[in-house]
Amino acid sequence: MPVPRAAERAAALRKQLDDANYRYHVLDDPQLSDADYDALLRELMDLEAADPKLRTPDSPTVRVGSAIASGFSPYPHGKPMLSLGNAFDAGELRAFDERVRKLAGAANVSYTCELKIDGLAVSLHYENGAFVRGGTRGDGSVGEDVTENLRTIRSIPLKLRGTGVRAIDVRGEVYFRRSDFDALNARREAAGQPLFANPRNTASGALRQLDPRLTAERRLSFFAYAVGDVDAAGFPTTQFGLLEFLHAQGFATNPHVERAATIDDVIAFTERWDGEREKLDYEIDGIVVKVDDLALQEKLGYAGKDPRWAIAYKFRAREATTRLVRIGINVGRTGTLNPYAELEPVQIGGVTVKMATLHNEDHIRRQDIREGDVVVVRRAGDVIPQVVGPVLAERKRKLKEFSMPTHCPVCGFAVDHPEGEAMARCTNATCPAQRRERVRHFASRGAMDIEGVGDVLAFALVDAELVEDVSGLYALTAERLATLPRMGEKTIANVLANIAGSKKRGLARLLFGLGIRMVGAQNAAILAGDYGTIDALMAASEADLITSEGIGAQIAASVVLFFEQAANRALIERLRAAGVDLTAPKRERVSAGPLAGKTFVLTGTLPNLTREEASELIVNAGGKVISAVSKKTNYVVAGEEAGTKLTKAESLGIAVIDEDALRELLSGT
Ligand code: 0OX
Repeated sequence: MPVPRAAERAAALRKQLDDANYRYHVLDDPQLSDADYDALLRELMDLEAADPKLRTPDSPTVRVGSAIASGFSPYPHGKPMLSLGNAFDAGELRAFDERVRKLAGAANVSYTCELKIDGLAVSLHYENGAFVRGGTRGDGSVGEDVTENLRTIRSIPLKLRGTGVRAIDVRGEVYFRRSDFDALNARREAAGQPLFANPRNTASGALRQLDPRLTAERRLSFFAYAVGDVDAAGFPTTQFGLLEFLHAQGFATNPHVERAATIDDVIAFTERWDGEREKLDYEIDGIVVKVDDLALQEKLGYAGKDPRWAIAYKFRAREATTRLVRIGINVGRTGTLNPYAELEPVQIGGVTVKMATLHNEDHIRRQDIREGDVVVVRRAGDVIPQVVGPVLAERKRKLKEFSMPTHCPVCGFAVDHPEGEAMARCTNATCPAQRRERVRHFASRGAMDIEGVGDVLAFALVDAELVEDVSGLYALTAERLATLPRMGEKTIANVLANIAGSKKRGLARLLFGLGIRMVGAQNAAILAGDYGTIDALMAASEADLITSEGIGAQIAASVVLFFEQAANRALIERLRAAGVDLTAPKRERVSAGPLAGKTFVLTGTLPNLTREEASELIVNAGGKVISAVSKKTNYVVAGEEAGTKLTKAESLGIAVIDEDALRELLSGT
């Protein structure tokens, strides 16, 4: 076979690479492996390097990024880039539909429902089939020219596939796939660089890099959904047809678009996707509803910047950005130093968030979170809101790196941070912070469940020195309680009755309530069931303990250490003297019971049971509760606002049950 001349070979390579890109990013049907693609791309780059005359503006080699810019020039839009009015519930969608039908003078109007991609809107200009420039949305009339960065996005065609288009502005969303975002963070972690907090902000930062090679590395994606000025033959007449047209021209369009004949169908679509959005490989923040008929769109026109023919139905937010005012340290019941964030108040999904957890020192360091940063805060379900990470692009001035205090902020004792452990701890066992937290935890719902003794009263009791340790609760009298502010007779009587009632909770809850390191509700229930009395448990050696289901060497050592301390033994004696039940129904060692051998994962909020209560019931029935869903999980018990565990269970085909079904299993029916 004759060796093809360089120009012909380059043209053939370009065609092959362009097709491969199209198959991969637009048709979602790759036929060339990544390695083969890279080899062909390398060959083309070598040819172009040897003879720069071979370069073309639409060569796939431009996607790796070229010249560094010194700034972005303004990008004036022909037709303005519109914004969208919002709807937050079905009622607002119906009101939208009524307005549309009234203005249209029609009994019924059909719509196109599109997923609302959470990215950045851009406009791409094509002339005679070639991509010539593109810009960000900006204020809708003028954005920034980010042409070279847009060229690196492989789902943006460098030339159109169909004929007949003389000029067109294509609008759509630049976004990050979760998988590409995670891969980017994994590379950064390996390189010791701070991790990015969320795909949207990172996509925005990536598109505004002055060095297009950096944009190329980040691997952004694009979905087309609208057009501005168009000069083309055979243009469609509906929004649905427009998406098909764009797809035929070589653009990636979102596959989950649907036509809705009525607003009821629109509402059904929004409800379905609110539940399924976690399954997507990209984030969506709502549904965009558009009048399908383009002529009717034209007729309806705009009200200000918002089209009258479209609306965005917004899902309840899970994330927001706000300023991190201060990093505080709360000392927990086991002496752990728990960093938390004081935030400028921000609304997330209808709740004002002022505080969020920062998890631990490692999280703060890895994400490089600093006081004064604008941070991403996430609130999902009933879990404590958390600071995901800083928005680095917003860090306009030098901020001090965070360092953990070397001394306990409550008692001033030295802090110990053992190698390999997540949490730093106060080394003072009598630290007042531990006392407060221990009393609060002991009384909490999952432990001894003493109604009326919440955070406020627990702290007040310790601070007023009415209670020194948890046994002190049982020595309280009406007279002593009356010395606290806002304690009326009735409240006092209630509190005392509830404290007395808690004596009967049994060993499992007591063990959990004692706050022994690594003994959570589940381990407490296992140990209580296996030993039956606190005396038997206190007499157990590490070797005995590890024979219990799920009790490893570390947990066993922690239990032994706890009961070795004279102060802790004395505490148990005080509880015994107060009449607290230190026994549990003894369980058969070989897990018997209706749930024997079954593994459960809990997710979301159950209507009547706390997580601890549900775990206890399952363990007592011979079942096991683990935290992560895997193929070995038998049931996922899901409540309100269940998260990714539910999605994972569904994808693995694991049975998902609710609280009622769990109760049925427990009763053995
Ligand atoms: C999106 C999205 C955004 C065009 C005319 C009104 C708004 N984020 O996915 N915008 C639009 O439409 C524009 N459609 C979308 N799908």
